[in-house]
Amino acid sequence: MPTENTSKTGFRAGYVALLGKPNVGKSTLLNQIVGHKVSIVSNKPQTTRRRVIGITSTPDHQIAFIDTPGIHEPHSQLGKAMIEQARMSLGDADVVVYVADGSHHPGEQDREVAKILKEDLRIPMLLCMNKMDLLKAEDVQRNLDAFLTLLGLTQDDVMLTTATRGHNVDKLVDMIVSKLPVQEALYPEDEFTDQSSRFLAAELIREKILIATREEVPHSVAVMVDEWDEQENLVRIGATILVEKSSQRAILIGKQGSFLKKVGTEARVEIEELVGQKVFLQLHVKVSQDWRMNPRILQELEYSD
Ligand SMILES: Nc1nc2c(ncn2[C@@H]2O[C@H](COP(=O)(O)OP(=O)(O)O)[C@@H](O)[C@H]2O)c(=O)[nH]1
Ligand SMILES: [Mg+2]
Repeated sequence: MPTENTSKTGFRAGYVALLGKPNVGKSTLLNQIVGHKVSIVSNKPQTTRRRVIGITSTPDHQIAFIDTPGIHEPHSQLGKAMIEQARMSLGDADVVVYVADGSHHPGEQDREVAKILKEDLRIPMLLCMNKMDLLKAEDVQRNLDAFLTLLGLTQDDVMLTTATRGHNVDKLVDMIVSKLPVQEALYPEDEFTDQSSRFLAAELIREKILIATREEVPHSVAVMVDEWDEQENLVRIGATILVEKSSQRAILIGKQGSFLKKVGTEARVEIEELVGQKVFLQLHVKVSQDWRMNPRILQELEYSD
């Protein structure tokens, strides 16, 4: 039952699942809306490896976004855990926002995701056509029509955005709010994520590695924070970077440790922002041949339950 206060003000709150192919800008959109980096971003597939909740609160609404790994064919134990999390987020959601790369026509992957979404039609769905900065004006309508048809939506259910510049993101939020149930807030108003500082720190380190590496390296990297010591005016953090081959270890360390030093500095700056304190960050690189297939390690990395 809504309290007297909520029914008077019409406060709306709920869970919103961000779904779509990898690399369309789901995490970028989430960070823009929440105003903090709660989900890391890179142009490498599988950047987001597990479900992340990002929360935005105003005097009249609260949205808890569920950012998911993109839905795609699983090739490993990690891939399977990722898809499972995307499917689960549908069960919790009050609204689904399907994020598409609006600069492309829908592809095979979009058709597959649409099929999964249509299994659960009880939830209101909106389409966010992102990356509009990459699209010529004359191609907008054609791509838009294709996505609307695929998802069974109308022109009233869509917003065109450029998440990297925050363009139209506020309008998308207004559309989402109008679909949320009138109810009290789900989280304290100053909370912006369900992730621990430890996990966010590990993710920020992984983001810097993803951005700086190529080919098979990004998929092979995992980061584990194994020391977190809050001292008077300093947080001492130790983290282990797992890779699958010794050649990858050599890449991550770099000439005289230069690569590791660069990644460490970039990550430290953002971790300091996150914890609001000076950080001493120590990184180690370790070869673990098959961590992606190892359920115990996946659990330790908090990628699976
Ligand atoms: N040009 C352009 N690039 C974008 C936009 N939104 C996100 N990106 C980029 O697309 C890549 C994937 O973004 P990310 O948020 O990690 O996608 P996700 O896999 O769907 O979460 C990153 O390099 C982003 O900087 C956009 O609106 N325009
Ligand atoms: Mg992502």
